[in-house]
Amino acid sequence: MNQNDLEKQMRLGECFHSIRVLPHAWTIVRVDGRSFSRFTESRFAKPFDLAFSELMVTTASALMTELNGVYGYTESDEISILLPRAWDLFGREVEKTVSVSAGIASAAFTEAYGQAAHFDSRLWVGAEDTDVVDYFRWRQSDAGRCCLNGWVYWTLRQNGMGYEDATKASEGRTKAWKHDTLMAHGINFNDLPSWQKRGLGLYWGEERKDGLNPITGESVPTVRRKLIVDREIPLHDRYSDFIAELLKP
Ligand SMILES: Nc1nc2c(ncn2[C@@H]2O[C@H](COP(=O)(O)OP(=O)(O)OP(=O)(O)O)[C@@H](O)[C@H]2O)c(=O)[nH]1
Ligand SMILES: [Mg+2]
Repeated sequence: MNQNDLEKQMRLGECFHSIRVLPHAWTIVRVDGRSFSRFTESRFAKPFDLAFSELMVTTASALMTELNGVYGYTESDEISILLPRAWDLFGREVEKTVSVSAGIASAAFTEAYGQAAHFDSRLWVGAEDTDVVDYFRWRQSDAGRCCLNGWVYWTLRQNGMGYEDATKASEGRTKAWKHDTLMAHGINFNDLPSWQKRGLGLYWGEERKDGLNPITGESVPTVRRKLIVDREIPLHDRYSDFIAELLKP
């Protein structure tokens, strides 16, 4: 087989590489820590550790910068990055976007923490602005559910229950039962930090600074893009309104 034929033949084996996200579709990259239940077990406080959350923010910041994200959202061990509607990174290739984003997240977390950690990655695609609003409402509601379940589980464990009993104890229980159980142990769910219950957001704002004109030596006001980390994101319909506002052209 000559070199050209071999090249053509071998490229056929890379068939997944040509799959692209449809033009104009909204795209969200979601990375998730691999086996983080085990990874976090002996390294971070349960159910929530601010130091872990800060590592996730560092990782989300790297993704926002490298992928030119519009909005970032993180809860637990996952990060969602909304790309601009017209993104053209890597020609919108799925394989490349998924693999590079997992690489960025793994490298940023590992560099910040000093021990190797891995992330997987997937793409979510939506046609309408309302789909994007629904997506973030979905992740936010997941954060709320996991936060309540996590606090109940670890409160029972820290009060002497074993793994199986603590898991069974809250199976099929109502939200009210879970709130009451926490209250009985002196924890008012409503008073827990917002970032634990709702997750947190990252978006671009502006920062005004005085720069120096290198020719005249004069001070000139400059405006720079700055990543804002919001640990007190709005809830329910106010969150929908916030996301909808971000999507406006
Ligand atoms: N200790 C501690 N654990 C956390 C914190 N935030 C998230 N986690 C853990 O991260 C894990 C995330 O769960 P999953 O992503 O479903 O599970 P996983 O083990 O990462 O499995 P895969 O994602 O399928 O690889 C949960 O077990 C959480 O308890 C934290 O602040 N402290
Ligand atoms: Mg995970």
